[in-house]
Amino acid sequence: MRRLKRARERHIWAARRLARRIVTTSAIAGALHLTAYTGPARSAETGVSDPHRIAVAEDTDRDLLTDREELTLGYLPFRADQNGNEVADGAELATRCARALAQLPSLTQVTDSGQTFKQEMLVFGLQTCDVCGEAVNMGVIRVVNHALGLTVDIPVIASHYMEHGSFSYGGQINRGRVEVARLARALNVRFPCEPNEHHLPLAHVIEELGRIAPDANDLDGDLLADSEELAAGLNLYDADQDHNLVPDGIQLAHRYAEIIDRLPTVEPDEPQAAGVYKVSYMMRGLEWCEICGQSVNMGYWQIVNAATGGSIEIPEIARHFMEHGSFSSLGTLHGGSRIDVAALLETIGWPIECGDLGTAYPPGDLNQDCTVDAEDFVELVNWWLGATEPDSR
Ligand SMILES: [Ca+2]
Ligand SMILES: [Ca+2]
Ligand SMILES: [Ca+2]
Ligand SMILES: [Ca+2]
Ligand SMILES: [Zn+2]
Ligand SMILES: [Zn+2]
Repeated sequence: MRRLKRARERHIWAARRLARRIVTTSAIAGALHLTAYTGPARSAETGVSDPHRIAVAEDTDRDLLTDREELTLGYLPFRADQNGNEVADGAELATRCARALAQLPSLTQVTDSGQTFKQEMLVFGLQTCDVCGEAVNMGVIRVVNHALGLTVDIPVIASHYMEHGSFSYGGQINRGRVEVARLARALNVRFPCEPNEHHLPLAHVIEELGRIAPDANDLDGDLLADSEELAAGLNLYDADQDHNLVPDGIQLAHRYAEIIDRLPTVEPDEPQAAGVYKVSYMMRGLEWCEICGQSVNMGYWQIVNAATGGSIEIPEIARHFMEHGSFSSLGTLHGGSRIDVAALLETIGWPIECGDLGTAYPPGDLNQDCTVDAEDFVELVNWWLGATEPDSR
């Protein structure tokens, strides 16, 4: 089953690669006609799919976050779809914040005093949504983050709009805009990506074993320990070095799981191959993931770099966690462990496809989609307009 799934994934990957190559070829052809290009920027869908998504002023890339909000959040004001999923980033952040708000415990459900909670201060009265006519309470939801000393009030009507992907809201009584950066801070939401239970915190401790990660210091909160970032030559202070709105630790784990999947597989008794390959030490037996309960082979992969002579062992359970974006793993047989990230990177090498963390974009590729084409020209014009209009910032 797993093999079937992998074969399918490999197929999808090959198809994507082919598509990318086709795009590159047509882009070269397109670049010759730059001046004749008059079409609009294909900047994702800019949030028009749901009528709740109200356009905001001073939003250069029209992703439903104002330029100022983007700068405060650490987003890029000239790119509407930084994570490349064809959903405007502001709409995504709004729905993500709405979910975080819905999942927040109330004061009575709080188990430790440092936990962020919400107080639903409902009143006797309803107002209807301008867009869909739904009746919601006229009250507010208060978010209290004691650790940061932050309190943010969100009208219930605003949370209704956030569920639909908009921080701007309009009802019979309340209309306006949520204080985006303040709310995101209070909810501890910086990126639109959904959390996953497999993303074990670096401070995760197992009795007798102690801490899984080499240290629990993670200044930027990207799930790479400071010591790992130093060893790998990454930036301790930047959770998202390639601006794709995915924390770099999660992203690297995903990416290396894909790369390991695609490495040629060699059986232990086969003659040694060249380049980087993986030797299968799968065994007759299973272990289970402590998070999702999935069973995986209890064996491991040995990743070998024939050129450097380096190698590293990756248990199948660890590969399962990497697929879910974590270098830490918890299995019924291997217990808690964490991959030596620097050693993994050294054995396999940095990913070298354009757009990978740590790789450079071609000169002129302003929207960082790995092709230099008419869209970059549009980007340049947008940037120029934004930079020269005295009112915009
Ligand atoms: Ca924007
Ligand atoms: Ca997006
Ligand atoms: Ca870090
Ligand atoms: Ca990233
Ligand atoms: Zn509505
Ligand atoms: Zn799992």
